[in-house]
Amino acid sequence: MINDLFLKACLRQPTPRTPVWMMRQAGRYLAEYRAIRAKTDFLMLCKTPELAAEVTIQPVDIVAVDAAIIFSDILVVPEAMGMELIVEEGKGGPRFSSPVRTSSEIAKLSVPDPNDKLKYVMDALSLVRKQLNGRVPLIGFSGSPWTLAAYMVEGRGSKNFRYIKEMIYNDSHLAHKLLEKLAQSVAAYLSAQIEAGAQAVQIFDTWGGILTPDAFQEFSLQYIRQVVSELKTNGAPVIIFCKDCSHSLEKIAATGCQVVGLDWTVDIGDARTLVGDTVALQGNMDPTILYAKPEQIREEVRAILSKYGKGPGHIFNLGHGILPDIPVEHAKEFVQAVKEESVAFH
Ligand code: 1CP
Repeated sequence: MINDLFLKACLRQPTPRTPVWMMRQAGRYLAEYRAIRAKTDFLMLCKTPELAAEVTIQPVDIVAVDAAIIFSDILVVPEAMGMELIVEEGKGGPRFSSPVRTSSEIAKLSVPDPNDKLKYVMDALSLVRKQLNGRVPLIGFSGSPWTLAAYMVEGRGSKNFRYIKEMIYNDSHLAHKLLEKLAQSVAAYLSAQIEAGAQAVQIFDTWGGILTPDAFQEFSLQYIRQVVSELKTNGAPVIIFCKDCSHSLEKIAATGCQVVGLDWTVDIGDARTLVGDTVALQGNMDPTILYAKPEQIREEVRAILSKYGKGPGHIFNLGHGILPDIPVEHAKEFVQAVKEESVAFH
């Protein structure tokens, strides 16, 4: 491995500088990604290992991040469980043709064999590992059971999450049935990703923050904990990113993961005081700061580095995914600024 800073930082081992990558780093802000997408629809891109590998490596070549994350989407898991996933150009994001809301609809969902139904992800992972040839580590990922359930019950992204909320409050037993199936599916999926070559895995709980702290425990964190405990990690670090959940940082850190991802609504210094002895921290610059001019981006990077303070255990990232209209030069400046400014903190 030529650059293993990311893996070392996940394990809170000393590094000469802070490693950096960006959530959603393969995507529309890159002209090279848009060029491939102009010729290939989104799901075809996810399901063609050669193309998925190419866009996975683009940000490593272009923006010089310290880790690659496999190009795929969280919604391929519900598809593998038996739902029809539709991604139409310019029509407001991916959706499922028939949301699952009843006991019989949920009973019909399968716990898929990832090496069968999601083999294209495993093939892409092995291919990326081969093509990266040790340049940077490769991250696999999945949605959390809760976040996947939210999309499956709503049918698509939502503002109020009316249907999944109704389900947890009216028929929590049914919600738990769905979440249990999802926890088994996600654990098997991430274990297979590690076997196929992922050197770390991240669980995205994008919608954990729509729950009250109590409901977050019951419907999200409980199942994330189950996934972590069932995972066959083979030593690969596990990163948990629950957006808008800083009310539960200590509980997230106690799931057995190695890294907690932070959104930008929490001070990373405070988070380190709370949980930094037990886990590494990943984050947490507001992604919209990348709209600002390069000097300002560097200033914000320095501020976060100094809030974290000296020593290992920090992986620099944005507090959520990079936005599609960010100038690529600003993304490059962000990565370069972390690399240069962080040396003083190690
Ligand atoms: O080309 C395009 O226009 C499609 C846009 C796109 C991309 C680039 C989607 C549709 N998914 C992706 C890739 C993707 N999705 C990655 C790639 C790896 C990377 O470079 O990081 C990852 C990690 C995801 C994960 C994902 N998909 C999440 C969790 C992370 C997050 O951003 O919160 C979620 C919530 C999704 C669902 C999804 N997929 C795509 C969209 C537009 C959405 C959001 C749907 C909605 O909420 O309405």
